[in-house]
Amino acid sequence: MNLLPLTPDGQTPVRALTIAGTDSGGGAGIQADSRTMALCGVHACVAVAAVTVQNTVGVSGFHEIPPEIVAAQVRTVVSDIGIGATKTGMLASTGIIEAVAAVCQEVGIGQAGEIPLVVDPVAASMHGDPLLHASALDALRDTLIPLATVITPNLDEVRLLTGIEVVDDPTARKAAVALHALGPRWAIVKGGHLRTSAVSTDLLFDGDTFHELTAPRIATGNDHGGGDTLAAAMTCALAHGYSVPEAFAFAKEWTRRSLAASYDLGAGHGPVSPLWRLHTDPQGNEI
Ligand code: PXL
Repeated sequence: MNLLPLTPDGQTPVRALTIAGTDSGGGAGIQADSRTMALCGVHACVAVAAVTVQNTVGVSGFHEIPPEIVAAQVRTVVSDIGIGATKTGMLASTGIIEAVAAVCQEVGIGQAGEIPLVVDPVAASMHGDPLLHASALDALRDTLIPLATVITPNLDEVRLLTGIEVVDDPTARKAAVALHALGPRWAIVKGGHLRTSAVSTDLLFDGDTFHELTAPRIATGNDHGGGDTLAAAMTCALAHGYSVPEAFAFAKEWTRRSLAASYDLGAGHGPVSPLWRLHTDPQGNEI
């Protein structure tokens, strides 16, 4: 894999924005996004939507940032710093989702504007703890997903959004069509959580053609932040001008290597780690 080009020291790199929740345990959410963005050579701007109280065992609570403050973070960053691509993660509530959708339209983020938008429709932590009020699903479906350049749900989120239980290739295709009908430019059905398979197959659909990517599954319980890392790496590649299929291929390999570099932490699930990037040349070879 060729890694994204690094900007020489002292020059301004490409910028990306994540609108998401913080993870006090440092594994997922904004912490995972910023880490991957930094190691992709991209300057990470952050709009905090919620503060979670969590460690490796679970999420014991969260505090929501007022919707107008979330939107104001986005507006103030885009107007000054200039953003190549944006990602959303945990948005917690209907009010925050609606405010984010409105500000995205205002500042040109998403399909109607110039700035690609990756919507990772985060609903729950890997421990099963809720990160989105159940009543906010409609807002996600009706206001934010239609703006997305690409959506990246995991299989639980696919079920919540479409009612379809993905168990094999035909149901994955059916789900991709149903997700695409919600309005994103591209829908991705990630097969990573289909643990009955020895490989991890992901499906990309643009309303016309299916693209399938398959890679060997990496068996690890330390996969906290894996979905965030994938969506963040994709956001970086889109900020560099990659197409969605190219950005996804880059992000899948980035995430595979980050899963392979994951480590034990605390008593629960350790984080995926993009720190392998510190030991590689720009072609991704060990140095
Ligand atoms: O991995 C999804 C995710 C996103 N954002 C935050 C999280 C998690 C999972 O725990 O805590 C803040």
